Formats: sequence, C-alpha cells, structure tokens
Amino acid sequence: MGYTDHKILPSDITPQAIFESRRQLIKLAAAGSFGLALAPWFSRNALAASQKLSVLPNPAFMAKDEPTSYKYVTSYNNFYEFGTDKGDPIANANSLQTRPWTVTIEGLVKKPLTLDIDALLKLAPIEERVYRMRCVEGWSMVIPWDGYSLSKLLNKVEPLGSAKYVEFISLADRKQMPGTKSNIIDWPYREGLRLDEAMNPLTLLTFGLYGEVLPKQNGAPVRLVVPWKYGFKSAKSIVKIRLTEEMPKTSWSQIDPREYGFYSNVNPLVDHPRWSQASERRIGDPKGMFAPKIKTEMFNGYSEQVAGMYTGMDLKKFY
Ligand SMILES: Nc1nc2c(c(=O)[nH]1)N[C@H]1C(S)=C(S)[C@@H](COP(=O)(O)O)O[C@H]1N2
Ligand SMILES: [Mo]
Repeated sequence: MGYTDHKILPSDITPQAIFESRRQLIKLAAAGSFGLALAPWFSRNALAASQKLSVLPNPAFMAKDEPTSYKYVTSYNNFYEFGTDKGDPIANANSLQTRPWTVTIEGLVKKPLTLDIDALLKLAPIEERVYRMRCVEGWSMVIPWDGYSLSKLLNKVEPLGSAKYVEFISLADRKQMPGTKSNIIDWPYREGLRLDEAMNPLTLLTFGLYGEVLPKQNGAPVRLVVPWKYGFKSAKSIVKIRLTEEMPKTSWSQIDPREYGFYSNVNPLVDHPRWSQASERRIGDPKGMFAPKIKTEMFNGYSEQVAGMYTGMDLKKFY
C-alpha cells in the first residue's frame, strides 16, 4: 500500500517521525555515541528538518510499496563526505552550509547558467514521487522524494547536438566535510549519466523528502535521484552539472571499474564480483535481520519507463 492510500498526510506523519528519530538519537546519545557535542547540533538539526516544502503529489510516479519510515531514511545513509559508516552522515552532516549555494550548468550547452539554489528550487513545481531505491550493497528503501524532472533544467540550458553525457559534481570542502580528509575517493564525488538517461522523466532533481527540505545527511540542498540505478548514481549536494561528449569518469568506477560500471542499472542477473544482486533487504522491516529477502527486479521495477533506452545493448557488458 502506498502512503497516499493512508488517511494521514505526510505533513501529519513528519513531526511524529522527527520525534521518533529524536528518541532514537537520545538513546544513541545515552549509549555514548554522540558524547557532549550532542546538544547544540541536536536542536539545529531538528529545526532544519522541520522546514516544509510545498509539494504536489504526482500520481504517475507512486511506488505501491510501503514507504520506509522517515527515521530510517534520515539515519541510515551513505554520504562518504561525512564518513563511511551508515550513522556518520546524521552525526556529522550538520557542519554542511547549504546557504548560500549555487549550481553551475556548463559544458556543451547553448546557455550556460549559474543559479542560486533558491532560484533553482523555483524553476519548476516541486512534485512528490515515491521511488524504490536500491543500494549496490544489497539494501533498499522506498522514499517519498520532492523535486522535478532534471529535464526541465537541461531544456533551459539547451544542450548542443554534440552533448552525449551529463556529469554531476558534488561539493568537496574539507572545512565542512570531515570525510573528505580521507583519500577513499578522489574528491569531489563525481557521477554521470548518458544524456537520454538524464532527460528521462524519472530522473529527479531533488530538494526534499517527505514534504520537507532535504536533511543534510540526504544530500542537501540539491541531489539527484535515479531510481532504476544503484544508489551511488544519485549524487548528493551537487554544485556543478556539466554536459560532455565523452563518457565522464565517475568516482566509483575510478575506484574499481570491475565492481562499479558507468551504467550501474539495477540488474538481478548481473552479480557484483563479490556478491549476488538477485535479492535485497528492505531497511526498516520490523523483522530486522530476520526479514525475508525480497527479489530484486530488473531496473529496480522501472523497466516500463527505462528499458527502451537500452535495447540492443548487452547489459552484462555495459554493467
Ligand atoms: N556526494 C555523494 N553522493 C552520494 C554518496 C556519497 O557518498 N557522496 N553515496 C551514494 C550512495 S552509495 C547511496 S546508496 C545514496 C544514499 O542516499 P540516501 O542516504 O539519501 O538514502 O547516495 C549516493 N550519493
Ligand atoms: Mo549505495
């Protein structure tokens, strides 16, 4: 059942969800994980989390699955700029300054553009869409994201005929992002899509979740969401979008091209060299580690919308 079927609106759920996540954090704090630094961070973060966005649910993009609770969506994260553990982003991302913030769209476009984040936010109506998300590590969530199709921004800058790919570059500031002091990634975090993938209506330029501005740990103030690909393709805290003729070098394929390809479409038939991709574990299942694994679907269940972009391609080769 999708959450739109519930009688409760996201705006009603959210304060409760925040309350729950606070309780969880208080428990963690009591266990000593946060230490004395908790109090000031805590109140600021709760404040940021309560900023509402005005959103319009788009019925064409509502996964039927039960959404993952706000608590898990905002506390079990991958955001290596703030550390490599799932709990690091919520603990460390408060140092990220999301204003002022600009996003530059450049490269092979007729009208390059640098936009203030608040202007970017107003470029098109913000839709709420419930997407299934699948991490390459084998877990998944179902998240109500708020944003608009990236194509609306790309059309504005008018891609040139020679543009074949789109590169996304995240912020990398050592002062704000303690994780960037490690050399696990050659910062900044970089991702890329083929131009047709970037123009696909499913590809969401995302400013919020559950009807609120993005929590910092989820990639504030603006990130990408590409639900038919493994989670790492959905770059967070984007500062630059560049249209190119050549396939861009992406962070994960640079780390290990055998393990992480450029396409990284969710595909139960193509295993990661070190593990199977045929099934997944839904985060937040009340049965926890004992919850039955669920079958991973081709293109994460979005075949109808995206399979046509790959006809004739050997997806075992172009993984
Ligand atoms: N800049 C940046 N973007 C990133 C990552 C990251 O480490 N840095 N992690 C990726 C991975 S592996 C996943 S699964 C998703 C997680 O998004 P979420 O924490 O909002 O669920 O973000 C992706 N985007
Ligand atoms: Mo991921």
